Amino acid sequence: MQKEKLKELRVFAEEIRVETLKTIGSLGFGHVGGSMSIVETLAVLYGDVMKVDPKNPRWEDRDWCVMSKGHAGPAMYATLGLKGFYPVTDAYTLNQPHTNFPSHTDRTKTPGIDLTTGSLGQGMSSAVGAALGNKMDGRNSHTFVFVGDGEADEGQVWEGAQFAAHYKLNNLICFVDSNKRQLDGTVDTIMSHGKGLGAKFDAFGWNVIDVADGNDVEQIWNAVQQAYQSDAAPTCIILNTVKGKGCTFAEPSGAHSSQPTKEQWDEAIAAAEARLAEVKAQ
Ligand SMILES: Cc1ncc(C[n+]2csc(CCOP(=O)(O)OP(=O)(O)O)c2C)c(N)n1
Repeated sequence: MQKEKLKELRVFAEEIRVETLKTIGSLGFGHVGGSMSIVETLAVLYGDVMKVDPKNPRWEDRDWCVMSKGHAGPAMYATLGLKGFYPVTDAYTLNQPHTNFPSHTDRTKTPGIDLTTGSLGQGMSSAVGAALGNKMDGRNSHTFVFVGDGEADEGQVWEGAQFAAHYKLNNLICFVDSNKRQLDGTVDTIMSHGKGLGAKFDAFGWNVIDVADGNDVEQIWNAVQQAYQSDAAPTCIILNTVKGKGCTFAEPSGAHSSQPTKEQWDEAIAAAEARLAEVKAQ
């Protein structure tokens, strides 16, 4: 990747981080942890690899993105707002009455949200359906889906995985956000994954790519380019991420959801803005 592009994506990731914090901060509480861990991947997708048109969110030849771990909606809203689907500050109505920005993503409310999610596991099946439909229609498009490592406890994830491999959906790329934590503890203590999620997807017939640092835009971008080469299988990209990454109150605790004080919000947003300025100056 060119140096300029790399810097642009790093800046975009930090912008998404700041805006996600402001969005959740407008409500005062929410799913900071699982939103922070995926901002670099969203920056790679919407900052470079995905074909989308903010003026025409339902463009038929677009690439699709499904946030199966739907509680990370605020990170999607920040990304789509920064990309120009709507003014980014619109999302500061998060989860308020009559908002178009519910805490979990909803395709009927927010421009740019391709499928509705929130009940863990279901987004994977819906994404598989989108990929199959686009393939049957002969469209040159990819479907990206985000699955949490806790979400992968859901049997429905594996029904979708089996189906996608059987139908050779090489236009489907699943990011597993392996931040090692779920709602009330670590994945290993709550429900461990045996030989690992990569080994499971491999056993289901998927192409598997492990990204050592899932908060590094260059490694993520390289993994997507590699995934594009898969000629007959869907690809699973395991992102080794940090829950709460870059948020002063969420990263140290790895908390699933947070309700910090006003002072803690101010501190977190100021730190993220300082990091953004630092990356811009590099
Ligand atoms: C079917 C279903 N069961 C339970 C929940 C409640 N829930 C929301 S997030 C979550 C934990 C998910 O963990 P993980 O997928 O690891 O999310 P991340 O750490 O990436 O935020 C749970 C149990 C839900 N949304 N859907």
